[in-house]
Amino acid sequence: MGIVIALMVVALVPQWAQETPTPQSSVMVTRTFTVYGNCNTCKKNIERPFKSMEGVESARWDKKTKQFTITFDTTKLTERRIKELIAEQGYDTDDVKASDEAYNRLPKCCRYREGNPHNHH
Ligand SMILES: [Cu+2]
Repeated sequence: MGIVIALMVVALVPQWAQETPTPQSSVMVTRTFTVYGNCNTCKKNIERPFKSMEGVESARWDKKTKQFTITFDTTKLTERRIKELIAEQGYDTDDVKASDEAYNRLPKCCRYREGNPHNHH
């Protein structure tokens, strides 16, 4: 009888643990860095990967200042990973550059690199 009760307790513990969330484990931080771009299409492209992404509270790129500000959970995402996701959209940061392939997918108005006649800022 004693052993049956012991087995029941062991079987119940993992179920109970799964049902208990651990919100105290998330660590939210806000980071701001430069993302190179031109226009409102750039803004949409830069912000797109972070729309309704788990662990991201807010993400915003400013067309005038080129500053990207993101509030995210450091247990789910890193600043490096964020910059890689932006580079996959075709946009450079100071640390992570977009591949030529990703850059060349951008519409003409978004070609922010040197030699772009549209890039007058
Ligand atoms: Cu653009």
